[in-house]
Amino acid sequence: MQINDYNQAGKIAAEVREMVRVKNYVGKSVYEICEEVENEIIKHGAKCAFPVNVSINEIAAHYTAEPNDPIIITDSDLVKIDLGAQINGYIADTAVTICQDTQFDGLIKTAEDALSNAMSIIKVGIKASDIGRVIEKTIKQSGFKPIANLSGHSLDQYTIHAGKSIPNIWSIGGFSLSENTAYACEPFVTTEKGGGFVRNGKIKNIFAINSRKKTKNDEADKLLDYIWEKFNMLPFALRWITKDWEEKKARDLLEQLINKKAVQAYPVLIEINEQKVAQAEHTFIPNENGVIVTTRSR
Ligand SMILES: [Co+2]
Repeated sequence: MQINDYNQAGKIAAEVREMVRVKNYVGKSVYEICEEVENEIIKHGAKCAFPVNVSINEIAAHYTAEPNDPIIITDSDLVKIDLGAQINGYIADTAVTICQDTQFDGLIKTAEDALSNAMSIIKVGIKASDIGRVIEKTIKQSGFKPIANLSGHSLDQYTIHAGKSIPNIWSIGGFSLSENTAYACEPFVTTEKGGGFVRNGKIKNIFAINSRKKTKNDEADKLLDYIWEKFNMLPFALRWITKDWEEKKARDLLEQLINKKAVQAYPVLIEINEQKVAQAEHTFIPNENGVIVTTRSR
């Protein structure tokens, strides 16, 4: 448990998130946004814990820009920006939803309220199901629906999903939160027309190493070594590889690594009724007195 590294990563992630919150990205491309936000994380002295996710409207999560991605933000787009900073592998994971159209303010505020209500009850020993209950209650009281099959997660060094889930709905049983463990809490909210679930989409543009077992293709193995050296087990995007590898070559080799199960590809997650989704997220560490929210605004 490196509390100082967690705190430093959290401070940087919070500063970048608050910078993003007040931006107007209308007319900008998803590629420009990803590169700009990632460069801010690096300028602040951290590394990216994963490619910045820019998930628009009914896409709840896991979209990042392709190399030179042409998608442009419009003034009615509900844009979730989920970003991660890491110091020595200790991760801060945080997200904000922005939209220039005020008709979605309620959806955005509800995600923020659900998150702050959840943070207000955290202490060592609290049950994950109680966090889910508070999130679900806050969202339903506002007339919206939580996304039941998305959840927060425990974190570990160089590990985004360390095995425990922080639910966004109440469910029976579950575990109690430990001292000196970092967790991310991330309520996702959709409208009453939403199904309250996400499904996998066809697009996959976030990847992570699954196994370092050799594929017996020299070039593919060379790419696998490159990925391990640069990103360890953390997620990466094709954009991050094409700085050093020719794009077509990188795509071919990455495909081979995925087929050999050396690399895993994560699909985008889409609301089942294609309704808009808002998200808010903090990283926190429970303690005896309550909680350290590493990604709080200072
Ligand atoms: Co996140």
